[in-house]
Amino acid sequence: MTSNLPSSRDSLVGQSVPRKEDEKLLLGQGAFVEDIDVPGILWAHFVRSPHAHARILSIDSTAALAAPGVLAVLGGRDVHPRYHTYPTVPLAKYDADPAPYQLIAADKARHVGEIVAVVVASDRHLARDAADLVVVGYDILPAVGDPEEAARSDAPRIHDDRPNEAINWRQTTGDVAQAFEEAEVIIREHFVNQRIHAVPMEPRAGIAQWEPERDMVTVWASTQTPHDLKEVLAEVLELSEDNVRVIAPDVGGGFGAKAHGDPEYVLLAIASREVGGRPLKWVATRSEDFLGMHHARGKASYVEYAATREGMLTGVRVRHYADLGAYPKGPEASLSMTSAIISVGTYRIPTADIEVHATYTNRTPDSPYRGAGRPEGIFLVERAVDLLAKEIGMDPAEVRRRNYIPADAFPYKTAGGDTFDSGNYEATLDIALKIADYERLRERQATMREDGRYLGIGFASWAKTGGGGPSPLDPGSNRYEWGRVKVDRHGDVTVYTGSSPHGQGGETAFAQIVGDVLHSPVENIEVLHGDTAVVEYGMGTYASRALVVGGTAAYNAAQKVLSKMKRLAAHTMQIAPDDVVFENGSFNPQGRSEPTVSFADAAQAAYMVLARPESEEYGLDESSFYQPTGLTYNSGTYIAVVEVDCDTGDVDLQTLYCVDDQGTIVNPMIVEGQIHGGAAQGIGPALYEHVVYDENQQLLSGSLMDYALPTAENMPDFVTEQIETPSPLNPLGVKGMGEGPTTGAPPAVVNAVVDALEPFGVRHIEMPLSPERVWRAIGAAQK
Ligand code: SMO
Repeated sequence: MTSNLPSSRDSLVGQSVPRKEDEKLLLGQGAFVEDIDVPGILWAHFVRSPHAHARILSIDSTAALAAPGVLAVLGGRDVHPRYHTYPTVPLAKYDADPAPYQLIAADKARHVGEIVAVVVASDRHLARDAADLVVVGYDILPAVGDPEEAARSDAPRIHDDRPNEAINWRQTTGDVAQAFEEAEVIIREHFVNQRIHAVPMEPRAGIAQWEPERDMVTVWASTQTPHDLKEVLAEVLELSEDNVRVIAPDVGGGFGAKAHGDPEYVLLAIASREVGGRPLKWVATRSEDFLGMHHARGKASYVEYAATREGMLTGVRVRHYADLGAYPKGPEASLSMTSAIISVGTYRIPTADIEVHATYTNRTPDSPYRGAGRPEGIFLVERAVDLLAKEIGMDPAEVRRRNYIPADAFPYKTAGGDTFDSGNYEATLDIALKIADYERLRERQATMREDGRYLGIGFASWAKTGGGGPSPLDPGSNRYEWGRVKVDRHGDVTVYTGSSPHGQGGETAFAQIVGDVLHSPVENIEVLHGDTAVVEYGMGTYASRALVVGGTAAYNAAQKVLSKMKRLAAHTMQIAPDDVVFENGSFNPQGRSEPTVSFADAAQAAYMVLARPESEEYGLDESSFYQPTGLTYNSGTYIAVVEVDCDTGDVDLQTLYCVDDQGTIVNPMIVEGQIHGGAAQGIGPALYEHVVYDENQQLLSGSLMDYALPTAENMPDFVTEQIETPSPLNPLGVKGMGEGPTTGAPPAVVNAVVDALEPFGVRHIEMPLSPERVWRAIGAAQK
């Protein structure tokens, strides 16, 4: 399975090793930002705009400053002239000039929840109370929220010096016009991937402590990307990067929503400096995160798929309207493109015309969430394939089978521009049909319909980028990861990784990989991450990249350590390094069993003058940067089974059959958990979740009382199977997999509901498929 890993002992890779990180967390001994106490700590509270679009005329902080315990109130005009601007996302390759991201609103607030002032007080409640005493004078402006409306020339202008349309990008492949001219069937539809919110269990939280005497700042943050935040802080505060330390302690989930250096953390650092270096803390409330933590998806798309009556797809036209929110945050602007280009799915569609309009709106910035653009694109093609199947009277599984990129065609460059590294889509379909007992399901469906009960069966085949490295649209991007492996005098191993796991089980998976190289038990391997003073370099954990990019860097560093140990053992045995074999944790001369050097003796030799050849440096400590050459693509086929209550519109999602291909599986138990969690976060938007704004762009779904986050009782039975088609792009063969299930679940579930309602003639229902929407769709179709 993993031919690159030593096989002379039982491999740790492939085993469900219990998670090293769990004991502490289960015993309540984890330390999240809120648990961390620093002597003399103050609290910050952010005053946020109640208006979606308003000029800020004045800020009067007199009353707030006179309130008990208050030390400072900072507004945009206190911050902006004195600090460097917040870094903007590079979009030049799309001919776009992104609007500057505001750290804190200065002249204008552009969405409800935008920060307009920071209050610092001696405790959190006094800070909260004083925030109500900050008097902000607003001149309210008309607001716009729909991306298509925002693109019109008469829409309110969100950034005074530029049009609302941030990106207008088009890419064509092949003769699309001819494909559509010759098409026997054209599927046309308008699909919405509604705005949703990640809702990690732990809201955002931070502590900043400025040390004036050293001109140094330490920030604890609930983040996926401590090194990225360090760079942002260094840039805005105009400090050398070595004068900034960021610590991501235990982090309670991120899902993309904690993948960026949010302005709150920078403002905490600035406020700590303003109060003379006293530490201060902020912990977001859930509602504050609904307003201030970025949302996701937010795309509406016009699609046309050209096909033959035999079900062969020949062309795609996609016109994508992406809602960026008020500012281009993180990579979302480029996700508008990556989501559109993957709308060819897992199929050999030869031609594509892809057009992207990404616009600013008066809403919270929209940025990645688990799946990062690909769920939107896959949703388009997987819904269209089902509409095609219906149109030509062919089984939806058969239409997919006819169009798949064949297993022997990889690497395969799609008409969208992705280069899929490896896969076997037909194999995932075959297994899914088998485990779902597809023929019997169809029989059950027919029998139940006779009794007036509506069972639905929905497919989705998907591919999802993993291993966040240089993307097809951005081949030169710098997306490395760094790893370091140190073996001490006693043979104990420490791994340092720039990946920053926050729930994924990375400490365990990385220990398995390094343990296989060094034949060390996972108990002897410590995995350190998340503190920029401990781990020198890193990019962080997002884009299903930790195992692929970080795991490979750690693997390469471990290989360097192993070769040095071989050289040291060779010196001890007085033989050539090439004649040393590493077996069962000790170094042996090739072809003989004696003499041998134990792992601990080889480790010790690295730290002793006389045991080392002169050419070797002291110590056993190697590091490695790994820059991937391309993206890996995990894939799969899912089948959802639902029963719809046509009187109430209620959808009972009974079973989700998940057949995944994530390349080499390191820890099957963790993979199973990722499939359940990932699919749950795809089922949520399919059936329940929706960020809703009113016509004034006031957020209506700003708490868990209003935002329908599913719970365990809404989950189906998950039946999972995996195939392993290793990625040829890295020595481990891994592909990353945390986001694939989130990509596969929504179209499978929606296809199942529409399939259930076939007797009524329902063609499509927009997500989320709430009982009201389903009930109305049945009524409308019957008319
Ligand atoms: S949505 Mo992710 O953390 O790339």
